Amino acid sequence: MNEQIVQLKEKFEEKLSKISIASELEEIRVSFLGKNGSITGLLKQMGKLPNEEKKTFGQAVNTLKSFAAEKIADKVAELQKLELEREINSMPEFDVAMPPKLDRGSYHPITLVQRKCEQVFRSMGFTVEDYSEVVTDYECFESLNIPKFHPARDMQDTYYLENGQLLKSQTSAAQNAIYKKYRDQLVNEGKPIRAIFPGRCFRNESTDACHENTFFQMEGVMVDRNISISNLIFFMKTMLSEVFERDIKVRLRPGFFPFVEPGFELDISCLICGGEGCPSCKHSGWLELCPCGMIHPNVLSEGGIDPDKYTGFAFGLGLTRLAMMKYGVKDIRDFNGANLVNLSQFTDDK
Ligand code: FA5
Repeated sequence: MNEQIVQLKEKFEEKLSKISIASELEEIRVSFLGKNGSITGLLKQMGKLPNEEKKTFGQAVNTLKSFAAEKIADKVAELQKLELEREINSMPEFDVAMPPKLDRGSYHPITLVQRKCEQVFRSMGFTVEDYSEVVTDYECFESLNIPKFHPARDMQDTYYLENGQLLKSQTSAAQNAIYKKYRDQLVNEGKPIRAIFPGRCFRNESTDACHENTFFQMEGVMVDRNISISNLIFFMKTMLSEVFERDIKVRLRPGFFPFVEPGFELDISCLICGGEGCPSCKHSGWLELCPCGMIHPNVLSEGGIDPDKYTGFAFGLGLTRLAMMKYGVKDIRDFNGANLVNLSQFTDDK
């Protein structure tokens, strides 16, 4: 009888070793362990055995039964693993860490021009400051030598919140905070204040080809001992030649801003019409781009800086208009439009 068990075990092992797909395993399980399977059949023969052999035979058959069940379970796991490996190997190779190939959009032309200006001024030792879009009357006007009811306020009507704060009409609104932030370094360590602060401005404005109600400016200030108008002109010229990568015709004329004395308007020859006159430059051939001047002593004092010891210049570059000139955009309103075909064409210029 034991001989029969040994042979059945060998037959089972031989059949199992030939199996290469999981579906054939069920056949083997049924043919050996099923109700009419060969191992189950051995148990049925027990009744014919003499009593003294029954126990040993029964134990041997049960051992074979457990052995076969265990081997089948192992084989299932082995085949499942092989099938998974086959599936993985048949897949095209790919890098799971690679970002998906999406249409990634593009930088807005104003962002491109802003970054270029930041790069130019950083290279000349200026820090780039961020500032709030919602400011107080003090920040936007009073600290800048524009007291309540001063007529200069008429030029910059803006949007007011119920709590008296306002959407800043000019990046100059950050000047006072910048002076206070850096005055100790200036006075105690002799480090000049050199900062630019780009930002979005808002004005209650009738829009046309060169005026928007929401536009960008980039303010810049430099304060130290003996700063003069020639320093101002040098920085303006350097910035323009770097941004446009060619010589640009500029003119400087007197301009009034209560926070500078003397004050200037820096205009550039309109690059849309070549100076002939067009809607983009209000038919004058010139575009007001960057008012500037020497910081008024009252403004320095308000920022905690002694105007008898220190002088400085400030400028308020019209970033949106700079982007118009740089990219030949004829109508400023196109920048706030949602025409992606228009806006995405400058992407490569980073
Ligand atoms: C000012 O806003 C002053 N804060 C600039 C300044 C700073 C002067 C420091 C002196 C010293 P103005 O209102 O002219 O000035 O605006 C500055 C520039 O912002 C303009 O030359 C123009 O390029 C741009 N700008 C002004 N209003 C608009 C508008 N509605 N749409 C688009 N750009 C504008």
